Amino acid sequence: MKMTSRDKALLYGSAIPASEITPQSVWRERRRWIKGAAGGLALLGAGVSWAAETPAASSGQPAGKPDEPLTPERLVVSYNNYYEFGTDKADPQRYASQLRLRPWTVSVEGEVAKPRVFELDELAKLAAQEERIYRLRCVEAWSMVIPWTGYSLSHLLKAVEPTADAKYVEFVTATQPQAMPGLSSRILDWPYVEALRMDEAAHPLAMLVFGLYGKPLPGQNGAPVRLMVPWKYGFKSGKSIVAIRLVKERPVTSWMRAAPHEYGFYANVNPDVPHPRWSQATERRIGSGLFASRAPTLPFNGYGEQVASLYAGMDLSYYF
Ligand SMILES: Nc1nc2c(c(=O)[nH]1)N[C@H]1C(S)=C(S)[C@@H](COP(=O)(O)O)O[C@H]1N2
Ligand SMILES: [Mo]
Repeated sequence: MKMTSRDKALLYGSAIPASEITPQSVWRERRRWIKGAAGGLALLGAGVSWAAETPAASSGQPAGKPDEPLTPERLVVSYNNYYEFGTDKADPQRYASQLRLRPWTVSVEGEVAKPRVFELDELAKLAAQEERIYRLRCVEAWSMVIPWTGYSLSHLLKAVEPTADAKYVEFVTATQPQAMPGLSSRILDWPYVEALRMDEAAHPLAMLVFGLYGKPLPGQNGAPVRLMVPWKYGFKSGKSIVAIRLVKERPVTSWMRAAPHEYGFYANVNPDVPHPRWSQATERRIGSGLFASRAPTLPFNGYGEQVASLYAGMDLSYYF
């Protein structure tokens, strides 16, 4: 999929009629079609239980799901941060088809009673997958609203039985030098590593993602499996995960190592704590067009009701 001039206009803001932005009702209709089309479309061949087929009550969709139209799919897959492929927003789509996706294993290790190396298919089937609409808010002050498919990371954590010493969870992502031209740049320490506190990782909103828009994840969005932590800046959601380590000590993540005064461990979306070089008070909604004003950024990206209690008593401008 190449970006058309209309796509660029949607991204960078020009006069696109609102009617051209896929409204949720159209998306729902399309999903119904995809569902009916064939069992062959089941994600990764796994038994996927779609949110559309199950009553809303059983879905993990949190209250306060974004009251915004979905970001058009073609922008979601063509405007990406995936520095292993390069720092230009178009680089990931340009190179990601070179990513070797099979065989793919994810090693879950460290402070666990049952360490295990999962084949991708096993991992995809570990829990029922469902669709959840979450806003991704990048630290660069833009956002997208995306239908993700996957399940709560907590299911995986439970399966490996964390020990009492498991205080943090570290996510290690793929390095494939033949496929990833960005690895030759020293912008970050590779592999790209992210981490969460154990209770954050176990929160039902933290999602292990295998697909978006009802399809397997495109390479540029983190195929074949990534994290989505909706209340944190996008960089906490590592793509193309190869190992998950439960550890005692707080890991130093790639972004903290690169610029510790700019990127803290927590990285909760917080309009009151500016990035040292720009404000975080508002955001540009990708695809909203020229006349859309910047939207105010919400504490915890709008998921405060669900997650604020994780940080009770913490000074969030110190623990940024
Ligand atoms: N491995 C890896 N994961 C990554 C990144 C990256 O450079 N490498 N970028 C992060 C950043 S900064 C953002 S905003 C999101 C972007 O996800 P998206 O391209 O699917 O919107 O991925 C995150 N995960
Ligand atoms: Mo980001």
